[in-house]
Amino acid sequence: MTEPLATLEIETPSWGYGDSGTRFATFQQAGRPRDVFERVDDAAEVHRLTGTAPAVALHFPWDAVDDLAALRRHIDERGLRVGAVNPNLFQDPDYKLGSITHPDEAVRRKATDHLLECVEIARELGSTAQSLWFADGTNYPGQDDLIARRRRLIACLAEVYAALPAEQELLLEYKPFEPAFYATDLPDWGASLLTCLKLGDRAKVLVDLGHHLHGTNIEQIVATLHAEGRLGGFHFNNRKYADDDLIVGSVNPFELFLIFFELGDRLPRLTIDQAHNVEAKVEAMVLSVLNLQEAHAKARLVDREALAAAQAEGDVLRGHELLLDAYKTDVRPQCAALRESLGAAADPIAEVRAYTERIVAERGTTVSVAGGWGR
Ligand code: RM4
Ligand code: MN
Ligand code: MN
Repeated sequence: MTEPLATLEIETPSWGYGDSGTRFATFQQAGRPRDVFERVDDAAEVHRLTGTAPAVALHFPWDAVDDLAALRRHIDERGLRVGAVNPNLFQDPDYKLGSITHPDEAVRRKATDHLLECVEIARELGSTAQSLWFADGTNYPGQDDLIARRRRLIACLAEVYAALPAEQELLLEYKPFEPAFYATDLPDWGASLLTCLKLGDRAKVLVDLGHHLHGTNIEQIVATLHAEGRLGGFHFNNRKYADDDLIVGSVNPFELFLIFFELGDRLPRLTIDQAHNVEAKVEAMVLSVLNLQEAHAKARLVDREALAAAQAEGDVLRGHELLLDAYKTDVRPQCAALRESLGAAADPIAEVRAYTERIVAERGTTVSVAGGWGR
C-alpha cells in the first residue's frame, strides 16, 4: 500500500525556507532560519511530516559554509540527503550584463569559476546534480550580439561539463523573460535542449513551471523531453501570471496531474522552487508536498489500458473522461493512510503549526544575514 508514495522523492529548496521578496519589498518572518543549518532543519521537518521529501537542494553562495563536511553531517543527521546544487550567478554586481554570456572575458571567467567551484562543492556534499539557471539576457535590441552570447554560453558550459564527475548531471533551466526583458539567453526548452545536445548525455533540461508564456502546453513539453531521455527534472511551483513561485498546485492542480500522468512510472528529479513572500514558509512547503503526493496518486489511478483502447478506437471523449475519472477521485484519505504507513503524519498541516510556534520561540525575529533575497 505504501508503493505509490514510496516511489515519490521530492527535494525541497533551502532557499524556500529563508527570506524572499519581490522587487518592492522583502518581509522578514519571525522564526525564519538564521543559517543553512536551520534551513536544513526546516527541510527535515517537512520530510518528517510528509514522508516524501528526503532531499534538500542547496543554493551557493547563499548556503556557503566554511566546513562542508559539517554541513554534510548535519544533513545526514537530520535524515536527509543533498539534492541538486544550484549555483547563483545573478546577484553579483559584475553580472549586470550577464554572467557566462558577458561581453567581458574576465567576467565570464569569474562566472565559470563559480560553476566549477560548485562542482567541487557537490562532490564534497555527495550531490549528483548541478542545477543551472542564468539570469543572462539583454534588455534592448542591439545591446549585444545574440549569436556571440550563445557562443560564449556554450563555451563556458562545455568547460563545466568537462569537469563534471561521472555521478553528476548538468540540468539546464530556461525562462522566457525576467530579469532580461528583450532576449533571455536561454528563453525556452528548445534553446536549453540544443545546448544539452552539444554538451553530452548527462546534460538535461529542467522544467520550472513558472517559466513559460501563457498558453504553453507544459505537459506536452514534459512528454517530449521525457520520451527523448532529456528531461532532467522540475522546479515545481505555481503561477497565475509569470514566475510567481507560489505553492505547487495552488492555481492549476489539473496541469500538475497531467504532468504526473505524462511522467508515468519513470520519475525524474522532482524539486520544489518556491518563494514565500507573505505565507508561512514551512507550512507552504508542506502543502506543496501534499499537493504533489495527491497529483502523483491521482495520475496512477488512470486506467491506461482502457485509455489505450479508447485512443485506438478514435473515441475522442472516452480518453478524456478516463483522465477526468482519475483526477476527480478524492485521494486524500489514501494519501493520509500512506503517509502514516511511512511513519509520517496523517494530517501534516495540523501538525506543522506546532513546529512553526516552536521555531518562532527559539529563533525569534533576528535579522538573518545571508541565505536569500534579504541578504
Ligand atoms: C529563478 C529560477 C532559479 C531559482 C531562482 C531563485 O527564477 O527559477 O531556478 O534558483 O529564481
Ligand atoms: Mn527555478
Ligand atoms: Mn523561477
